[in-house]
Amino acid sequence: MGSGQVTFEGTRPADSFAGQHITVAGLGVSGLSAARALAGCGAHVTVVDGGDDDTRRQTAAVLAEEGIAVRLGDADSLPDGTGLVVTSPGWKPSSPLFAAAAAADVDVIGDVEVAWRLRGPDAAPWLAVTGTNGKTTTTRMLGSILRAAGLRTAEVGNIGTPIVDVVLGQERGDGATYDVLAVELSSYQLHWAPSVRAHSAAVLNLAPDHLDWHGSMAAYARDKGRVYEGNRVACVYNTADRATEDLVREADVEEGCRAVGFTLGPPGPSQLGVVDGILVDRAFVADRQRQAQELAEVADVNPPAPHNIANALAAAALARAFGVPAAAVRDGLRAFRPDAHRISHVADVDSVAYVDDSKATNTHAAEASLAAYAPVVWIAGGLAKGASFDELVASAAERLRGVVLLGADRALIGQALARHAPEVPVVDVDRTDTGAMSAVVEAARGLARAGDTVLLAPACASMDMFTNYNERGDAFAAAVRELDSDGA
Ligand code: UMA
Repeated sequence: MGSGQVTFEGTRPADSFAGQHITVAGLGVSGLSAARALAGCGAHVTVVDGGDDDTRRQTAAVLAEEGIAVRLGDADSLPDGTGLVVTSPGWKPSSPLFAAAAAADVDVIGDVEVAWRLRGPDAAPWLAVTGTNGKTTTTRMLGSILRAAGLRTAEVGNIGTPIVDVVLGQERGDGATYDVLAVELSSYQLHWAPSVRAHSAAVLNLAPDHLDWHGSMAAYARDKGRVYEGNRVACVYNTADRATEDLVREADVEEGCRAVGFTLGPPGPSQLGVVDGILVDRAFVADRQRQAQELAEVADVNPPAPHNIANALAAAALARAFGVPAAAVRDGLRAFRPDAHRISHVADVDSVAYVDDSKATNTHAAEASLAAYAPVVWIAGGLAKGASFDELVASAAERLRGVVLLGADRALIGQALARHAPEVPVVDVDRTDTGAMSAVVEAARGLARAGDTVLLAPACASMDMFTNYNERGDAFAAAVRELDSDGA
């Protein structure tokens, strides 16, 4: 596989895909974008997807008109003549398609790797963000800070905008031109992107997640750590999470690249941190032994919760590594508006607060969320992704007024509750129809007392019942509003 950026030697990077027979795995957001980009580069593209429904058939018909073949309902065998597989991030490395590719000696790369290989010599550098929790918020904060500095930028990657679209648009000249990209990378994307080399990167934290996909915590950490490979200016780590610092130590970086920590306490040299309610930079200053640069006030961070101040410090560190002035960090943080489904207060009904943290798709995020409320009626469940719930339930047991469980893997949480919180009432909602969330919210109302909080913090992914966590959060908010209007 290539070891770095494709160079221009009379040919354009896009030419390296021309004429190749490429199989794209997945007809989702990234597969669609990769298939069109590769076909646009002159490749012969076949998309394969295990699903076969009306929506996919309609998409397949549109692609057929664009000269892209689609095979639905068979994700296991490799189309004849395939010379390269480009996979969507969600496909597990153990998928039979990749075993077939390995047997045929065919490389497998991801859409992020394709984007990297499509970059020309004037391409915008990448500031990369990964971690178990806070990636999207940090990437959006980073984008806001870069814009406040007057830079042309876009937030791309796992955040939802396929990076191939943005990179190719700039290379072809029919898209916007960027000075720098704020790139959110998931562990899946990093796994399939061996030659990506960011200008600077941050790993925000590391807690068990997606273990069913990676196979082990060590494999998950290894894939996250890839984000630091070949960094040129700064590897940003969390001083409160030793594992992130270990990943920096293990990374092979460019000469002169620095390890920069962030901390919620006063920063040491080469760190960003907090002193008397002020975010300060003791890394990107002329004399870091004696100097610190004020960046913003804690009150400029929206919301100023501890985990979010950590996100802001990481975003600030990446922006400062790119040379952004202190005032732009402050202005960018002030302009930032948080995600609708991240600890967002939906309504008070009968003196009970209803809070949407649909974004809490793993136990680590749900634990942080549950710690903020007591007594709390907890709504949990969905796809567990190989997680164990014992630690989470044990840590939250004393705060729980009751629990409402939904989704495919709810029994796993139910079993942990039986072990660690046997006296807490649990309502099991065995429904997956469109009215299921209303039943969940009704059940939560039945458990709550005045002054309590009902918290949707599922600790699980949403895809068993919803398209994504946004749709799950929207369903929750709509069900809460129904309660509100019933009572009015
Ligand atoms: N499919 C198969 N076989 C498989 C797996 C999937 O046929 O074994 C098919 C599905 O039927 C579907 C398609 O592949 O049609 C879906 O591919 P995908 O799961 O990779 O999803 P995309 O729609 O391409 O979206 C992906 C990211 N999804 C995942 O990583 C699961 C999106 O991140 C990302 O925004 C998008 O690319 C653009 O880059 C979402 C996510 O949940 C937000 N990410 C995880 C997270 O943040 O925890 C990692």
